[in-house]
Amino acid sequence: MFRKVLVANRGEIAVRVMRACEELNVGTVAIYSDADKNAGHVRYADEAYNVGPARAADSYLDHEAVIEAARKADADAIHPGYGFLAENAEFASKVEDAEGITWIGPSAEAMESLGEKTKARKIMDEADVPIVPGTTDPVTEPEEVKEFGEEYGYPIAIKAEGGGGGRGMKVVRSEAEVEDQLESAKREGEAYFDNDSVYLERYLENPRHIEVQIVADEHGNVRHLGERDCSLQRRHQKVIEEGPSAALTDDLREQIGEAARRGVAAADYTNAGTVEFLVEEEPGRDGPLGPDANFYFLEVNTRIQVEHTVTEEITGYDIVKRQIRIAAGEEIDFEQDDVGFDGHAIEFRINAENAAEEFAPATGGQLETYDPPGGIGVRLDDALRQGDELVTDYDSMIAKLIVWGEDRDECIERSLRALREYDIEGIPTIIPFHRLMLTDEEFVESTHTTKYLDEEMDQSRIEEAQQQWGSATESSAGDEETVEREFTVEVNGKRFDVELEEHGAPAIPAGDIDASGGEQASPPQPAGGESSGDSDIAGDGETVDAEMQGTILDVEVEEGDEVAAGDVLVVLEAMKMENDIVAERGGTVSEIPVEEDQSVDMGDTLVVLE
Ligand code: MV4
Repeated sequence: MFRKVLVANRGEIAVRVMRACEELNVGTVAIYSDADKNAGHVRYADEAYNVGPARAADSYLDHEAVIEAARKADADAIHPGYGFLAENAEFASKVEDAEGITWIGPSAEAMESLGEKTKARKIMDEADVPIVPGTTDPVTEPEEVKEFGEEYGYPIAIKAEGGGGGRGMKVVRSEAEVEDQLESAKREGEAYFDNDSVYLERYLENPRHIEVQIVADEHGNVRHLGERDCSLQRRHQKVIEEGPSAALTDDLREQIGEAARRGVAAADYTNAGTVEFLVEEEPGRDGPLGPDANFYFLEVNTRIQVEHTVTEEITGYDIVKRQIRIAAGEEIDFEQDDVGFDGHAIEFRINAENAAEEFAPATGGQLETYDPPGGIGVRLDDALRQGDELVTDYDSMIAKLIVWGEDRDECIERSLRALREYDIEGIPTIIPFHRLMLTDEEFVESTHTTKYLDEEMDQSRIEEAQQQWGSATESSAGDEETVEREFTVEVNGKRFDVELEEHGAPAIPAGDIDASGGEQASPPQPAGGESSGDSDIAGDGETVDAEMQGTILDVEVEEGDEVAAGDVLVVLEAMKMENDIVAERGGTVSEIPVEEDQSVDMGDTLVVLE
């Protein structure tokens, strides 16, 4: 087993991989860009190395910088997570060639062959895996497309060889569109994938998107861990994933799982991967799709996926630990028949976006409140804590909520409970959208397809949900200063948490609030303990440090003052509230390195007490 793994990623997946390492007693190394210097994955790791500026191309995607960090850390393996370099065959090859460092993932060769879509189709076809009727060689001329249309009819999908995910597909609905769409597909292929090669498939109008989790070791063992239904997507971005699929009968499930195993074995694929399928819907079906339903290979994802958690919850296997153990040469220690599926799981991507504004990503903000749900059947994968600044240089997904229930109905009810508990203030999230989806008839009946969100759902319902369940800080405040405060008030013996917004009035110093039993919005902040980081304090007294970034509103003491525990030292404005910074213990004020109106960062020293 490895001694130390460098996780070449950030955010929730970096922490997720590090947790697997912790359980294997393997050391953890984080890499971070300048934008992520205070990030949760850096906090979590045993050690961390800066790999460059915020721009991903100059940091997380910089092959040499990442490998150099592994060298510095003396790491003996690299786990790429998902996104960034996870499916970059060139990088995988460089790691494979790097002396003493193991790549945790499929071989660069397998990644390469399955990344070329026509090659992947050939491999699957030869392994008796159903592929969408189409070509397994590129086409170049309009006549080829027209001949295909005469044989299979329209619509036709023209797909880029190098495409995948939500990219690189043109739909041709009639012969008249062939020339333009073929040219457009080739141009896009060249522009996006540096490959103008395209191929053809019959276009399926209303497919379900089913994917099968695979783990395969270096000893010829290939297992599938069941399927996930990812049919709720928006512009090719998955939003909610679940398993098992309510749309499949056990017989169809077995057929698809075994097809995935055959295809992966034929491709000499190892480690974790996901085989994607399109399953043709039967309009107006009453009940799950039967054994004769048509399913077709779509593509292989040669990485751990965001939604791997769904499979972990219903099978009990830790897929990331399996990845690490397989890369370390271990043999899979269970048979296919040992794989059981218990209950139902749903994953909700918690994106910092405003669903009512076309899912526009947040442009900044601070997690003024971050209070995630818990309790039975609730898993939260994140790298956040209250007070964190939102990093907007990368993906808008900030967390994943995964809920398990004995069956889909219980999972939905529990998900609603967990989403109601999930309290995030200070940035917009799509939690209101998720709460809406769990009451949407198509979703609850599991009759939605990949087009539902983009083409069928009434968008005004999303706006209503945002109004109803969005956090106060998402409403567009007027020009005037809005100061929010939370109070707990008691009326006839019953306590209520209320939020008050003060528009335009000057902020009331927190210490002056007499809310007749209400609690101050911002309880006094205790002293910050030992001086942190780069404070340039002369003496060796105890420092009182800023617990959050903010502005000094008032300095209540002078050097030489005697203070007692609980005395207010400084008033710090942060998160649109006034925070009394108090002495945790008595002492004499020896230094005050700050002054009124000064901005301070989390960890800056405000006062020194002897
Ligand atoms: C298709 C298809 C229908 N017929 N191929 C979308 C991106 C790329 N990975 C493949 N995709 C599709 N290929 C044929 N022959 C419908 C889609 C598709 C889709 C597939 C999976 C998940 C979401 C989707 C959303 C729109 C279209």
